Amino acid sequence: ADFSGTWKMKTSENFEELLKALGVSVFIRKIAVAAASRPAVEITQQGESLSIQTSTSVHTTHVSFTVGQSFNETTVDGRLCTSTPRWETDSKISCEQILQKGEGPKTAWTREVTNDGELILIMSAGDVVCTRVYQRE
Ligand code: R12
Repeated sequence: ADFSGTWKMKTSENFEELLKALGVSVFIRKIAVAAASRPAVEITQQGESLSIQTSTSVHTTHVSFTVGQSFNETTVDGRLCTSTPRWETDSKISCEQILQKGEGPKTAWTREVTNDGELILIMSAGDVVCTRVYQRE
């Protein structure tokens, strides 16, 4: 599947609950939730290699990885982790995260491009699941 494009978020469920499960304070949570309601997501893909830049007014992340190879990234609350992305189907990448230091709920994400051309990001922390749906701009 082709994940490339500039994506605009359409819906988001449980983002604040996810941050709460990760132990993010209510003060930071409110700021993060407001900022994350209007992200700019830019993905470039060449074969198995993806580069994903997620920008908000308060926080921007940029990850580059090859599916099948572990890489360093940060959890959504900013903790350094080792991530292992793999193809779950030919249009869905599933990624487990292992914290490099300390303890916390188990985190993971999946990104899938659907038949109707939407991008679905699922992030989980313990048993809390956040679902965000994007459309190409
Ligand atoms: C914390 C500090 C900040 C944030 C948190 C903890 C904010 C994080 C934001 C994340 C946005 C994620 C998106 C994901 C996506 C937009 C705003 C949580 C700034 O300690 O859609 O892919 C300092």
